[in-house]
Amino acid sequence: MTTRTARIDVHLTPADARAALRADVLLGLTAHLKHLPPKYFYDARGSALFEQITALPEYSPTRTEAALLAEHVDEIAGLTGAGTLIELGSGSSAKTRLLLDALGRAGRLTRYVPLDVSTAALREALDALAARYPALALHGVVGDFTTHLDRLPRDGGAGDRRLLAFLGGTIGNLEPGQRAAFLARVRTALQPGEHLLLGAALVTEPEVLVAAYDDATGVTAEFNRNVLHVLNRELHADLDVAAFAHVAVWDAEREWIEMRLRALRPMAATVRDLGLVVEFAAGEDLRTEISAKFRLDGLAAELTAAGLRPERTWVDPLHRFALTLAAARR
Ligand code: SAH
Ligand code: AVI
Repeated sequence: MTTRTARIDVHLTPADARAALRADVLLGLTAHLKHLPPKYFYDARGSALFEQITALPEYSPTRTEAALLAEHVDEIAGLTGAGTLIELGSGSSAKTRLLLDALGRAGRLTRYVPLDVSTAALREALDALAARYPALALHGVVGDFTTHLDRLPRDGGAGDRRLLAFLGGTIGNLEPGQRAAFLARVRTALQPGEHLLLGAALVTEPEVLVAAYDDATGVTAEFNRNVLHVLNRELHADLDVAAFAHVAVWDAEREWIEMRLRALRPMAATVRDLGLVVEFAAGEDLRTEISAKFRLDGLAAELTAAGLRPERTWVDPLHRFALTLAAARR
């Protein structure tokens, strides 16, 4: 048996990734309120921990979105007429199979283009897909969806239309200003009439949200602390991972969950590659992620402001997750 290897374009080289990490860590750990971008969770271990999170009883977005996809994929495929599926922050591409199958049934699918910052997750996903979809062109992209949308493959010609999927609620991990810039870039990357399929978690009861980010078995805590392991390995830092507590807080005003790492004692850590000493007071927080939750009217307004016309929205019965199909306007 021959094994097919998928094409992978690297737009984020290891050198670029390292330069970005250095700049973000310098900025974030010297700020008055310390913070790090969430993209650094996702080395091989972080990506595997995220997959464990998706199966936790407390964490419903993945299950709920999968159920919405299972119910509506054929309608989505019909509305988009897509021959190329591009996915941003594709991770394991597990739910994507529902979309690939429906686009295949609709008869136009020729190409799948997953883009992720995590080379490990991308490779693993592509290997699994190559075995399952022998006739599909697989074209992986190692990239950052906040900076590399201008590098996405153009249409494949002969009337090929692209569907851009951004699933899982990852849009909520962008800050509001970044989100508006991101959606505007999505619009620019699409041709008029091509579609964005966006998955977004909705505002729901605070206790449900906090439990989803502070699960009983501590998997999310490990995922959160993983960013410290990444800094220790990549930048030769000596952060004492066990000396940080995992904290998840619902910010009712901004309607987002904040994940933080709280220093359990005063400490000084050295980030050798940056020649930096970082001091933490006891109880000081390092913000590692926001996960915004949306309201349907706000989401539609943000899409419209970016030049994307919401065509259909599907919501689960508990009103916890929304899938929106939006078309690029002329
Ligand atoms: N879409 C999948 C995975 C969500 S986890 C799902 O719905 O289950 C978020 C994914 O986005 C991870 O695979 C992570 O590596 C990727 N990611 C996070 N920030 C990114 C960025 N700035 N650019 C590209 N990928 C990013
Ligand atoms: C990837 N992203 C949508 C997840 C979220 O829910 O914000 C990441 C995550 N963080 C903690 N648990 C899961």
